[in-house]
Amino acid sequence: MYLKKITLAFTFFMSVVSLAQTNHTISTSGMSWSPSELTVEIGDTVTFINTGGNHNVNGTQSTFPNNPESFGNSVSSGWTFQHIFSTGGEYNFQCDPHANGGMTGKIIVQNELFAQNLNNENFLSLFPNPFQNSLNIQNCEGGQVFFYSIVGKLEINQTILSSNYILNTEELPAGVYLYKVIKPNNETFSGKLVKK
Ligand SMILES: [Cu+2]
Repeated sequence: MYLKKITLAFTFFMSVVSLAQTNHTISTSGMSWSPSELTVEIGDTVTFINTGGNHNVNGTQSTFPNNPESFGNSVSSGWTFQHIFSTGGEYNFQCDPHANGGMTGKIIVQNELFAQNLNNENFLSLFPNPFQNSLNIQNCEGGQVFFYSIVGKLEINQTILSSNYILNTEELPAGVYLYKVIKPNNETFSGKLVKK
């Protein structure tokens, strides 16, 4: 029994580590972006790297009004720029000096579906994502929910008391969290959620 617990803890630790490392890279390649199109999950980090020359990343809503949120930096050489995408949707971006020459790109941020099991009897849902002061956990009565910060610190450990449970998340700082839900039958679910 004790050994089983250690094994479970270790397995979870490994999954936390792999989830925490979801980082994508887009580099300048001459006068274009490589890759110029990228699909990520909500909460992922994209690192833009200027490999040479004067460029910038402009994903602002003033240039692209349909972007769910703004990101970008100013024109210079030798930079690395990181952005965490915490809102799902489609984002366009460009390098301002070279946009006319085609130095444009697109990032699609997928809002993960939280039901990780297609069998309706096992359906589990956590919403909304991003969340603010509360999170709904449905169809997991009697289970256990864990929240880990991106550096692996346990922030929440609670029993899910009803089939339409509302988890109070007021005390959590804004950021990306890794959740783990263990159902009473020991089925486990894990993924990423963002607090705004
Ligand atoms: Cu450029």
